[in-house]
Amino acid sequence: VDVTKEHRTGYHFQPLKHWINDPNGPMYFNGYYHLFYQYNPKGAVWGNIVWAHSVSKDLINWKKVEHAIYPSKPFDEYGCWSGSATVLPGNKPVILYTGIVDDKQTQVQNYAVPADVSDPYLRVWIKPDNNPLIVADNEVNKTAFRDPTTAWLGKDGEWRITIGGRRFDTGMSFLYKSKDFMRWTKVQHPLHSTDGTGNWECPDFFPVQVNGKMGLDTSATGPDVKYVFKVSLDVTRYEYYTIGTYNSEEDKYIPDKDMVDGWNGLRLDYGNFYASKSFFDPSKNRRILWGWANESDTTDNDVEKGWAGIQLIPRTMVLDPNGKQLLQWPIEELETLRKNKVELSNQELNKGAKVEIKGITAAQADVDVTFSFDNLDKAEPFDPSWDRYNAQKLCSQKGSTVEGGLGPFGLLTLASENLEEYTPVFFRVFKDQEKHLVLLCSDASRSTLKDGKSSMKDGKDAYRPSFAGFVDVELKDKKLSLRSLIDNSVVETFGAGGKTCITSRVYPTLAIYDKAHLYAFNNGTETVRIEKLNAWSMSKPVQMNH
Ligand code: DQQ
Repeated sequence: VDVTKEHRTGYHFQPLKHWINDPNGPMYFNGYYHLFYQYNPKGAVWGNIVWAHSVSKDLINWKKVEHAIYPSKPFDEYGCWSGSATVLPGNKPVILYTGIVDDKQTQVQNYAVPADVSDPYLRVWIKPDNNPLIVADNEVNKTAFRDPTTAWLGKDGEWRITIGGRRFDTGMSFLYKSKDFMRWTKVQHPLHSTDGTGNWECPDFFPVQVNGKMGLDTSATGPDVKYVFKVSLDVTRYEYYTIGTYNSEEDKYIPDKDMVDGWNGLRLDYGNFYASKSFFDPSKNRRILWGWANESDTTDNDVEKGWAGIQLIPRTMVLDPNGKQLLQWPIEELETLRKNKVELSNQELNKGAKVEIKGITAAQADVDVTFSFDNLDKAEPFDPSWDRYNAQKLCSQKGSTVEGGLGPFGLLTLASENLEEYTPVFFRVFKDQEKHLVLLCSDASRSTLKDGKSSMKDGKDAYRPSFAGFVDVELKDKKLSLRSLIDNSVVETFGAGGKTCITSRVYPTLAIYDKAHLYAFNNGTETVRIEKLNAWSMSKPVQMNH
């Protein structure tokens, strides 16, 4: 087996070799999607960061072009870190990014513009001499001052951006204003801040339609518009978001009252997902989210295979009609890679059932299933002493093999024939006083037989958590749906139409290529039914980045 290949993904975005992290400056411009990303041209660990650049007509097939932004000037000599693109009136794209100016990681904000806007790929980017545009003032910690957002235009005709950082332990997103995009002044107060959350990276701030399915331009306003504010938490390496209102007079974001604003907030993804960034796609009127998934194997393994990091499948995002959360769904273009459809319907799963989904390449597949059940009476009581914000702990105790009432039921992905290895994604329903609590798990703890210890002194060990999140869903129709994108070393799951999403990275040794299997299972005493299951093998895109 070729270690450089066996865990490579088939249809996820991934360069041929070396390290990648955050998606940067995604945009749609003159018929092409652009994706820039943090990249180390010299190895499979973080360092030497440049903006690598790929272009696509469909978000599936990608062509790699030359690096767009790389250290070359005093204002970015030590690194070109994350940032965003804004298409200015007159169809003029501009990138804002964080430059590292010294070996102490001092951060400034710079801009870059295309050398030739008539080049469809926008291959060459210029960093004009009036950079940096923004340097930290005395009130700002200059080593925690990064990742400028896409700009939005206020009613007063001035541009705004927000930049991640902190003041002591308070996570903070600074607000800057400009009339001409060149001279920026700091607004006295931040756009938003939250005590006790530590440093904020990669903030994202965007409007969403109330009761609508269309995405909105970042500058859109109106009566049926709410706002989403997302940050990446440097300390714990996960992201959370709130939904709220934007008071444009006072220039402040205010999360809705019932939103949890902090560690226990809603997450875009409860698994391996970080530094995400969204953009508005005017060609299809949608808002698209890109997220990065790091490897979760040992550093030795990353170095041995010569690559690390993937970008997840882009997702559309809309506000749930209940207004309480976002709904995410893989972009429709992904469906062009589907082939060999297999279907199941009305199949009962009694306690202990395990049904194989045959006829697809289970290591590289898309599966969409709706389970139904006749009643909720057998749901296990939710012990009030359990921490309802720690779904992951609950999932690690109540795994897929621990018998329950209603659930666990779901899929066993990337499974070896005799289940020495498998990554289960499954539901378990609890009863909590009058309400039901639905837990969704994606459990990597039995995903591989490999030993997870790094042999390198400063290397990281393998990370195989029982990722989980609760699903805020009405169970009136007694149905729960699950879609999983399985791709060799990644499983991306969308629960209940995208209310709760979980990504796991896993490295099976037996369940690889045509030795991987996919099963549906039930280990609860209540019988559940596969009402409908569609599964497809997934092809490789014709062109992927080389
Ligand atoms: N990655 C970039 C930073 C950002 C972090 C550096 C988040 O700009 O804060 O590679 O993963």
